[in-house]
Amino acid sequence: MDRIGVVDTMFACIDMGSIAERRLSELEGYGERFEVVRRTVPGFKDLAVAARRLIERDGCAIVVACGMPGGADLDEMCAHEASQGIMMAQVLTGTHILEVFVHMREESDPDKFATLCHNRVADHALNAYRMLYAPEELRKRAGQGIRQGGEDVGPLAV
Ligand code: RDL
Ligand code: RDL
Ligand code: RDL
Repeated sequence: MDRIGVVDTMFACIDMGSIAERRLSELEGYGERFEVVRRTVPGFKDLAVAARRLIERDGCAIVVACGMPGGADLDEMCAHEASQGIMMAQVLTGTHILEVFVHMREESDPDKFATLCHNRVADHALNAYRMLYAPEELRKRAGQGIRQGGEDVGPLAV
């Protein structure tokens, strides 16, 4: 059976990994064609190695890496570093690791933040699935200004 990896953090204030797991469990082939392997690490700087291990040791074909940068400038700087680590892990393994970061700065209202987080994680979980099993679904959306979590920007009228 194929494996899709999900890794999230204790630092996040929302259980992002469970949102990803739930979304994946709704998709065709769950439990038959693919299963989900879940890990949790302390914070987003620990995601890159966890994702690499999910790929190299646990045989995951793609990984969804969920993190929540805190609201301070320091956290935003750390987010950039964590992101570079995740990119390095993608290049080293030659395998996609979808980075799902939801920055605490993006939305100050707690309810709206929770909705944004839920939607971004679910959207990237679906993206991971489509990258493996339905790449034509991505192709259909090329150049369409697609976003995860918020409103799509849409294509530029030319
Ligand atoms: O390796 C142990 C920690 O350094 C690591 O878990 C960090 O990712 C923790 N962390 C910070 O140290 C920090 O300054 C996190 C954040 N900010 C953050 O904004 N979000 C995190 N972790 O997930
Ligand atoms: O791995 C999943 C996503 O993290 C990845 O697709 C990012 O490239 C998506 N993305 C951002 O997260 C972002 O903050 C993009 C932009 N900004 C951007 O400006 N342009 C993009 N992607 O193509
Ligand atoms: O224009 C508002 C947002 O789209 C913009 O700020 C994005 O950069 C927000 N964003 C992130 O900050 C991020 O870390 C997005 C992603 N990741 C992402 O994966 N997908 C998005 N936005 O659509």
